Amino acid sequence: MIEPDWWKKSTVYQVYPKSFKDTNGSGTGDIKGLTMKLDYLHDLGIDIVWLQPVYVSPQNDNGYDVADYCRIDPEFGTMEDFDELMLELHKREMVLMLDIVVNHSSTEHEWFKQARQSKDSPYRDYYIWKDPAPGGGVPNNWQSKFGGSAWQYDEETEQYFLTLFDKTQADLNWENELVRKEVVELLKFWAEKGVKGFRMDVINLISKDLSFPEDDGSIAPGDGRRFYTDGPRVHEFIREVYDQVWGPNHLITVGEMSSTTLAQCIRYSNPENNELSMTFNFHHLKVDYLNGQKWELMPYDFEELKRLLSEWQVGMNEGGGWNALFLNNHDQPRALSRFTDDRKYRTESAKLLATTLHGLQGTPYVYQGEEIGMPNPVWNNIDEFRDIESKNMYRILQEQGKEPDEALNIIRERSRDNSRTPMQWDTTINAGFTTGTPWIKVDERYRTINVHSQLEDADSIYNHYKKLIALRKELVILKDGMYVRLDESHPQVYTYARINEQETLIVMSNFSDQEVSFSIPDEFWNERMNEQVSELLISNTLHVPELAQSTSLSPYASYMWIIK
Ligand code: TEU
Repeated sequence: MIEPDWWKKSTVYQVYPKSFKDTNGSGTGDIKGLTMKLDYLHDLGIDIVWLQPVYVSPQNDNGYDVADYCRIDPEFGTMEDFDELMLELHKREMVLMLDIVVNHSSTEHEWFKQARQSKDSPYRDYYIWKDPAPGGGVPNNWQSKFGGSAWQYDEETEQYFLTLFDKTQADLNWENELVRKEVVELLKFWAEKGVKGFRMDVINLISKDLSFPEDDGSIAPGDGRRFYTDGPRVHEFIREVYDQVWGPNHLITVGEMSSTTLAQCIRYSNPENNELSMTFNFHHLKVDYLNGQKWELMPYDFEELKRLLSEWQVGMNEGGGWNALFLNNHDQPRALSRFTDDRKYRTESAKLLATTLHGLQGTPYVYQGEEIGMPNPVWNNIDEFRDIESKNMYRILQEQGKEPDEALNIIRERSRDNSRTPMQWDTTINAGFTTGTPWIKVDERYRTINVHSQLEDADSIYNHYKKLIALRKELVILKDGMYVRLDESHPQVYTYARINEQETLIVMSNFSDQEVSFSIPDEFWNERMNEQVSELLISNTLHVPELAQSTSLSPYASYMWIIK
């Protein structure tokens, strides 16, 4: 970590603490559980651990509804537990990236409790309040991302307050410099405790169009998002925080960018702008949204997936931005089930997705369970779900006319709970996650899909990730190589190259259960590869074909070669 951009050769491991490891039998994970598992993460080759919210919270949105930004929720442990975690990370030369949720706070936060007491409260303008529309009712037609109106009525002061997410998540008013000062102070609090990185939750939503116009849907879906996404002062606000906290302390940051653009993410993450180190965007994880709608199913569009990954690789490189690379997180179904075969070809598929992602330019993120090939769980009924978004949508889908079973099938495919079931450590009860009653079901396949069964297996998915993480530290071409897509809309194969003056790296993957062949375009083959010697870096099949201009690929085969 001595190079200024050391994190460009690192891999981040995302920990959803509620489901990672429980050490006190409460049924939910805790900070001590993460500390207990640091050797596991260190052995995997992880440098940076992203810890999702463990602050005081009513848990309506599993901690993304923060009621005190500087106190640990007893459900997850104590500040002493946190300090012990920091010490143990330091011993292993690992760093902590903390999740910060400051587009909104919980309505249980003291700021909001004060604000709602009176229009004259000094905290009133910490939030966004509007009078009812002239004819009564909500101020405009903006919709919550969890369904329903984005406005909640407060009887006490006869005004509405804005909630872009759950009705108990009140949007903070970043136009108020006192709010911006509060954010700077809470970031400094954690930085002084040794935190070296921050993941900024929906940070591109913090600047709203202050006219709060009705959305007529003429340009984009009529839910208002264009009036608060990448808003008028967002870069100014982020830069202000950089100048006061992240820059002076040389901290790494990743911005979660909801519904953003490539141009914006270049601007957010180009180091010349002193804003963020890197950005998450979600366009590649909407290729199975029919008409762009999350709750309308369709088979995923493979060509669109490849096109988007390529567009962002080339665009961010040309613009000097930096991608946070991911296919999984706590808000998404498991990619293994979504894009490949999580049954007959589960192991090949998990390794294929890993090789495809980790060969790209950017900083890869591994979401807990991804490294052992955890698929979407088997859901039996709606009562097994916990996510507020899923529960709301199960009701809304039926209000829209879907039969219960049809609505349940849609929830099964799209629910964020698909990635929130407990980490599967071993074959003991509850997969070794808890000795208590787990807060959410453990997937029944934990007896065959678990950490313990893979650690010593050289051919396991876990050890495939371990190799990829090591390669990123070793090969400069994985950090700096220019991306070139080599398959022109091949129906099953995704092939790309990373090139620099000295070397060529090839990643070739068959995203199908068919035996296929792939030919590297003549001009590329002749210019860069003909008569060169290739070295296999990693594969997911026992038999590995020689790299030739035309290569035969077995079902879900995936290879990475280097040509020097
Ligand atoms: O996610 C924001 C976000 O864009 C997704 O939640 C998405 O909008 C949602 O899944 C609807 O499709 C961040 C956190 O990652 C998420 O867990 C929180 O629920 C949300 O913000 C509110 O803090």
